[in-house]
Amino acid sequence: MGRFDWQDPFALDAQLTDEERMVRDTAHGYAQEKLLPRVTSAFLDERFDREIMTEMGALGLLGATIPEQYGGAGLGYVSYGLIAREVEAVDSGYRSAMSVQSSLVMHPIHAYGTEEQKRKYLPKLATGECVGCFGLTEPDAGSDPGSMRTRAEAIDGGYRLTGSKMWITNSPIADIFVVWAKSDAHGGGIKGFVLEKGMKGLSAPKIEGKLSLRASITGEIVMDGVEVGEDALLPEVQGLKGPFGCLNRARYGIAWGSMGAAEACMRQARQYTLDRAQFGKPLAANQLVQLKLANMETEIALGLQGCLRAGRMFDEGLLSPETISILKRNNCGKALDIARVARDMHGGNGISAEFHVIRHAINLETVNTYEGTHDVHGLILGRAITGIAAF
Ligand code: TGC
Ligand code: FAD
Repeated sequence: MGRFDWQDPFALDAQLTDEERMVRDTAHGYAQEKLLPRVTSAFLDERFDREIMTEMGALGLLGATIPEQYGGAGLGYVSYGLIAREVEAVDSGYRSAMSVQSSLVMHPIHAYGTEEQKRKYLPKLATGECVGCFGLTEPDAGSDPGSMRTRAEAIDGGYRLTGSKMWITNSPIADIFVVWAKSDAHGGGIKGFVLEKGMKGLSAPKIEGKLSLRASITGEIVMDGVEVGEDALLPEVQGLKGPFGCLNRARYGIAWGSMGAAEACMRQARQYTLDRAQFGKPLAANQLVQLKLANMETEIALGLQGCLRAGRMFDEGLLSPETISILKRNNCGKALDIARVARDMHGGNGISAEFHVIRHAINLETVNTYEGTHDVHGLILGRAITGIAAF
């Protein structure tokens, strides 16, 4: 029989390639040495440090799966997931910045863009010289993006975009905006457009007062008759499958990332309950406390092993959107539960920023909501199981 390692019960490490381990170690070192020391003040001050993008870019953490000819790292999806896990072990907001740039901005330009668009945008996004954002959600179209109101009207030589997007990660600091609109010239079908900061009629006001994901910057995108040329259109896709193709990748990454946050909470709760004594013995010597740790251990181990399997399927072209829904829904929901329980296990200290657990719990409220809410992924699965759409 093997020896049990509570930190790696399914020997996940042994299932990785040397390259994947190297990527994981690079991301781990960066996250612990550079991100962890500044996260508390960033969260308290509601501040995203822009230089994080260039730091991540320098290490090859942006656009990890994009081919090297466009500045990406040319890695597989397991490596991408391992990066998300390490970054989110520090803060879900930092993983958000990485996910949006990689899956929601670089991926659509790479998958749906022209050669000129790829050459123009991808290298600068890979280094973090440019920050990108992804505009799908609108004030009146969240879970149901098909009801979006943003319109692209055909004009001489291009398009005029009018509408607004809501809850957009990174929009106030973005240089490049991938936005989705219903296009008159395409029979009202949904098309993607690449807009650039400074275009007339384009603005991205910051959303103030978030109590979750405070180390990530979020805003609106307002398009007040933004006129663009034909070269702004992403020509290779039409319909909701365009944005959903991006979401498949980001949701998969979030499944890994949320487990990273859960692991961080569990490690913190384990150490805290070993160190703190009440009633003459460590908290960790109580059955109730051990049961909580055992539940966390079980969910994290199963969740990560599911992610690894999904990553291998992704690289083989076998991963379905519904399998991604299983993992996004399960792992975000479980991570949120774990963070809340870890917070409770810290007693009063659990509400202090110093112990990190409440910050993770508050962040995971967003993670459980964005990229398709917990219930919407349940409905996606319900439809796949029964053949009946119940949205
Ligand atoms: P439905 O009829 O299901 O599909 C319409 C078309 O899209 C295709 N499709 C997909 N293609 C690829 N991957 C997927 N996952 C796909 N899901 C659907 C589908 O085949 C169809 O294609 P076609 O060619 O037949 O037209 O569409 P519906 O309107 O009924 O959709 C319902 C539902 C609930 C599945 C969908 O709207 C949904 O997933 N809603 C959730 C919205 C969401 O996830 N928004 C995320 C916004 S971005 C974000 O949150 C970023 S946060 C990032 C960060 O900071 O980390
Ligand atoms: P709604 O769709 O109004 O849902 C409200 C509630 O109703 C939820 O509980 C939901 O599960 C439930 N519900 C909805 N429909 C049904 C149904 N048919 N049956 C049962 N229950 C239902 N979007 C982007 O495009 N780009 C981004 O970069 C981005 N970043 C974000 C960052 C943050 C911090 C946040 C909070 C959100 C971000 N989003 C982004 C938006 C996010 O994807 C949406 O908030 C999410 O999809 C939910 O949409 P909604 O907020 O409109 O909620």
